[in-house]
Amino acid sequence: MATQRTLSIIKPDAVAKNVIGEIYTRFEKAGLQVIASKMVHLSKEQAEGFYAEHSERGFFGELVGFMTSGPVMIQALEGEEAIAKNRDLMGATNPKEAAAGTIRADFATSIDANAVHGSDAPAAAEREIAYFFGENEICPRG
Ligand code: IDP
Repeated sequence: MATQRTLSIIKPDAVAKNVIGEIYTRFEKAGLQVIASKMVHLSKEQAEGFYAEHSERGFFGELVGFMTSGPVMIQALEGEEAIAKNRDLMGATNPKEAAAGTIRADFATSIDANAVHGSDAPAAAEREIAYFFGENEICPRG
């Protein structure tokens, strides 16, 4: 098993529901450490750049509108198989299909207001962490 880093975002719907702490507890109980974090109200440009790979999708405008609708909590997580572990904790993109006990099953309300983002592969994790955090904002705890 490899130690990995992944980028997680608690989206505006979950921040508005005041469940940041409950979601952080799930990361901690799964053995993931928060090694960087910040709360940000994303600009349109920041959200468009982050989701650039989806720019041709029909829902892109809706996605950017939602992600800029309120503050988000952004964190880098580190741990064994962190990318897959975080995706398991999150559940399926559509909360109606998310397994019981996952973050999206418990806190998401729709496919766009789906509570959390998590990197889906190592290259994405590296790009996404660097998109939001400088090296001096990342604090690995060993
Ligand atoms: P993921 O977040 O589970 O990795 P992706 O397919 O990468 O899912 O999509 C990115 C985000 O785009 C989703 O989390 C969701 O917020 C949004 N999204 C995906 N499909 C739709 C859709 O059909 N309508 C509205 N938003 C969507």
